[in-house]
Amino acid sequence: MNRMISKSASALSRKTLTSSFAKTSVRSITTLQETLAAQVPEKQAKLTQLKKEHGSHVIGNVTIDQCIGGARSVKCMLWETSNLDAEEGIRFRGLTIPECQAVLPTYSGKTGDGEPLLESLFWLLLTGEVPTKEQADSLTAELHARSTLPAHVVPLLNSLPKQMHPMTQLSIGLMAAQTESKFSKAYADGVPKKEYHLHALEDILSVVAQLPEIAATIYRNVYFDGKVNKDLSLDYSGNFCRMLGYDDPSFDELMRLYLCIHTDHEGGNASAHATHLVGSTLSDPYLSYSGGLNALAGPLHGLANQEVLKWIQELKSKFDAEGKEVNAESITEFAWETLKAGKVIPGYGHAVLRKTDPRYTCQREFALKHIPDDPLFKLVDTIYQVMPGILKEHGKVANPYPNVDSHSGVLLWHYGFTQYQYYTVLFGVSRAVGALSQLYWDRALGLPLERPKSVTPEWLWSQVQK
Ligand code: CMX
Repeated sequence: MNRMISKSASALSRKTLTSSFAKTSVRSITTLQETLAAQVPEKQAKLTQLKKEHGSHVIGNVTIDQCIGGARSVKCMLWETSNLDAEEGIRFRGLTIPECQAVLPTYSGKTGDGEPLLESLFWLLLTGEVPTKEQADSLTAELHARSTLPAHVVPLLNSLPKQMHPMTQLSIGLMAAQTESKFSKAYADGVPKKEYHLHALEDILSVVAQLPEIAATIYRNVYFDGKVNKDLSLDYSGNFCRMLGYDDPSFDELMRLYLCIHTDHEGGNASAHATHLVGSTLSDPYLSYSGGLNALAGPLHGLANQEVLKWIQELKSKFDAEGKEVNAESITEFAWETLKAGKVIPGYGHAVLRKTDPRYTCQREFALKHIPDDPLFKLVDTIYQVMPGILKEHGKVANPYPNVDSHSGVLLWHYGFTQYQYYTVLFGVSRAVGALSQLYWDRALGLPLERPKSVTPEWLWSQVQK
């Protein structure tokens, strides 16, 4: 572990990096920092070539619909870490979720036996390479070593009102930890632009390392005794489960799956985009990801997972009170009541996807394997049978199929994690890994301030009246 930490510190200068390469032969693994250092010059050169030789090549047009309609499908953002296909769903560095499950190192060490380690997906997202188990373990050690929070953070969290939404608390907690930002200090010290990514990586690893304790402190404060117990002999997800107060290997596996599948969903989604946008001003990774968390806290985005559970609970209590069975027929009735009231069915629809979200499918498969007889799972499955038909008949929704948020709460609920107001915090811990992996490349590739052009309604009218 110590060797890993000293490697990370040495990543801060080119000179020491060169000397660290010289020592690689006497060590058994190539570190994350060394892997990235080897990739950066080639990626920079390729991007420079693309700009120089093809900078004026047209890749799309923008319609008035897109301009006033949330920029759907406008191609104007570079994203290294993942890509979302409307039909197929997400690929992390080219790998689908089942492919990740087949090749990424797991807790047991036997690939394909259990869910991937979050650390192995973090490595993949950052580097584009599948790590060995040793490399994933070295990242676990590095994250554990960076997990200590600045002394003022837990007292600050303890002082927050319990009724404050957990996502607000998460954002405050991360903002408070920003006092330790290496990136903002390096910038103030005047380091050259070509070294920004080295300092950004320091913060990125620390943010990912520190988020679980901030999140667990919030959970334990709001719902329990405020006590958080770490177990650093475990992986990132297992330790997070212990801090939350859960000690069940099956729940650890669920958390590994949960944290992996929520990491990244290409760049256009609100949390990833907000992180990228704030980071483009050279705000440090703590501040950038706080921006991402605030976007994730909206009900059309990450908050939908709590809304799904709320919707199901409302449905159940209504029909229990009326002495009616909860079945396909009563679900259909409740869905139409929701739609006729002008509300959305949470967990259904997507801005890009046009098929069932593979993140939904893999959670369904987890449920079929681990909790097939769970009554709430059966209910969600029945909703899945009827809802696409209802939404098609409703006629407005571009995608009548379930998204990731439709299933996650049900799995958590099974393990006694019933505090659904908190669910988006788990999403927030995970999304850091994707959004911040990209933020590393934003700085390594020297991407500029993001500043699209806005137009006035008068200008739009002038275009059509010409
Ligand atoms: N229930 C009812 N109406 C829906 C709907 C749903 N699940 N999904 C979309 N619609 C409506 C929209 O509100 C819109 O109505 P208006 O024309 O009156 O504004 C119309 O259908 C067309 O919308 P769309 O093109 O299908 O969807 P958008 O790209 O505009 O929005 C999303 C995408 C996810 C915000 C939307 O489907 C939605 O609100 N879903 C429910 C909330 C949800 O599950 N969010 C989580 C998404 C995943 C995530 O980010 O975590």
